[in-house]
Amino acid sequence: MITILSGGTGSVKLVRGLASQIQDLNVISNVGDNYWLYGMYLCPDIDTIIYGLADLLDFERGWGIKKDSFGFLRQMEVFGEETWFSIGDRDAATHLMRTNMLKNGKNLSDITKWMCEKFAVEAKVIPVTDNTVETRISTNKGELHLQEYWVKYRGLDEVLGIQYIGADKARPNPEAINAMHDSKLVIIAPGNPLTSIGPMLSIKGVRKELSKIKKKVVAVSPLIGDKAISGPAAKYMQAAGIEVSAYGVAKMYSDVCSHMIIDTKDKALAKKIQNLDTQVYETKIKMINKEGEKTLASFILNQVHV
Ligand code: FO1
Repeated sequence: MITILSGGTGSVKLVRGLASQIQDLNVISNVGDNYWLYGMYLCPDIDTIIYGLADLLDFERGWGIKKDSFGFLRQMEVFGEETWFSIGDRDAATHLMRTNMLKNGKNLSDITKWMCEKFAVEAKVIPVTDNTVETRISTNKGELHLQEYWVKYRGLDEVLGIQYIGADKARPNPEAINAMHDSKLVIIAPGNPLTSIGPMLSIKGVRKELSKIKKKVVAVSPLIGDKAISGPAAKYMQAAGIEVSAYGVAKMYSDVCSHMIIDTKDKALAKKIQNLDTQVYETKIKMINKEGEKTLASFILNQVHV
């Protein structure tokens, strides 16, 4: 059994690579970017993983369902609603079903299980918590929800701080804790360390469990040089005063992992990372197609000995 802690767009390729090779895969998903819109509860990272595994994800955008139509959104525009968040028609059905099930008293874990069944996804997708943890970005405009900062205002404002609201009270999902405990290898996906992985690690019980089992935890760097492979990780790291490099990421994770995969282009950082008591593996970490997803997944499964 293998477990991966995953965000959305930056993580899903590795999740797919692993799923193509192992049967017993648990994917613990971030919930920090979940968002209420038009009375619907959106869980972008959970949906990205499910769509990715169901081969429905629009890989060019990195979110939503490929070839989806946008009639619902156009009609919301006619009604005078803001339409900065592009919800496709089929995607809207996912949000609507989830919201109705929440209103009928189901929790996010059970709803996610049901979704996986409906999309014929065999991996177990486990929300890191059933409680609310919300990633908020402090800017000169005030404190914004991550989706407002990144999508509505296009990530242009200076980042003054990042908060995980609710993390102090959130209970880790017992299924997530058991999955990590029982797995022979736990992988931290190459997601954004502050907005995809950070919200999960901000839940005390999750960080505590990972630090207990850190000998079998491997992280994959989301950066090559000082650039994120995708998304705004570099901007958030800089704002948080963290060195924008694979070393900076290794330092953030040094209490929860003891193995790290970095890109061959970053081999000069290996010694510094090893000094954090972290074993370093170098390979090409950018996954440009399905072959690339499989290659990185096999590298991890075959080369990382815990
Ligand atoms: N990201 C965008 O940049 N623009 C969008 O309009 C947008 C819509 C969207 C709809 C459903 C969904 O699941 C994700 C969506 N995303 C969109 C991605 C999302 O904002 C973030 O990239 C993730 O939350 C970060 O993992």
